[in-house]
Amino acid sequence: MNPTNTTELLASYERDGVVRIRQFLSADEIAAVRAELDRYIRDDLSTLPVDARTLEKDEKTVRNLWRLEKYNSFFRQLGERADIQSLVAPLVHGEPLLAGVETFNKPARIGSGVPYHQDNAYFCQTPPDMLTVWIAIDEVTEANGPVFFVKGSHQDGMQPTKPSGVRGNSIGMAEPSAVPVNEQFCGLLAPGDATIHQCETIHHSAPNTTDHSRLGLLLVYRGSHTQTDPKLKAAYTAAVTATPPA
Ligand SMILES: O=C(O)CCC(=O)C(=O)O
Repeated sequence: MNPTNTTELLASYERDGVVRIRQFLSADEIAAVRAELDRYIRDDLSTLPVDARTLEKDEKTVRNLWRLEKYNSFFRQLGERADIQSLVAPLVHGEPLLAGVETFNKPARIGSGVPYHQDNAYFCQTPPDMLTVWIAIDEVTEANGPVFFVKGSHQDGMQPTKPSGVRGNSIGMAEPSAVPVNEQFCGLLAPGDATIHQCETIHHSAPNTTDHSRLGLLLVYRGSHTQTDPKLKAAYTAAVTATPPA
């Protein structure tokens, strides 16, 4: 991993709720991730439970892979890498536990959008010491559906939610952020770059109408001290029951 100034990283993360790290994974590591994802989708996915994925509207193309830490040892080992866990430990204010490995594939032309949300509506953890490392496998451009983050929004805590009816993103915010998109942090990334966002940072992304795929691999961590908040969990359970599996 590219060496990082931990003090600066932590200060930006605490202030903004989102940070960008260039060359988080090397070109060789990205090639290995891509090869394993291709193999997994081709050889394994059809044999696994339906909670392993969400498909796009064409009912064929993968929108998301879920629970890769459970179903695939390559991705579990990546998520458990000591150098990555040491980097995120101060950000989760404790001992990091790998909570999930997943993808947002945003395939060319049909990749669907992601409504405004806060991840803690899904994770339901208190205190909100949980985060996502979003690693670009493809280049992320302004045109192919980058993730936009509302800087500092994590500091205002959880906002009212509503079921979204979107498969793969079942719970969204009752109202979108009032911050105009052109004032939000746009996660433009080269392959191997990453963003890290706190679980209460408001974010969203547009559909991909270009001819270029925008594949992201997500590593999700929480501090070992966090606990499930029953009120958040009840709202999530209602939304995900309406639109499974996530
Ligand atoms: O990749 C995207 O478009 C959305 C990602 C997202 O919602 C997340 O990282 O929580």
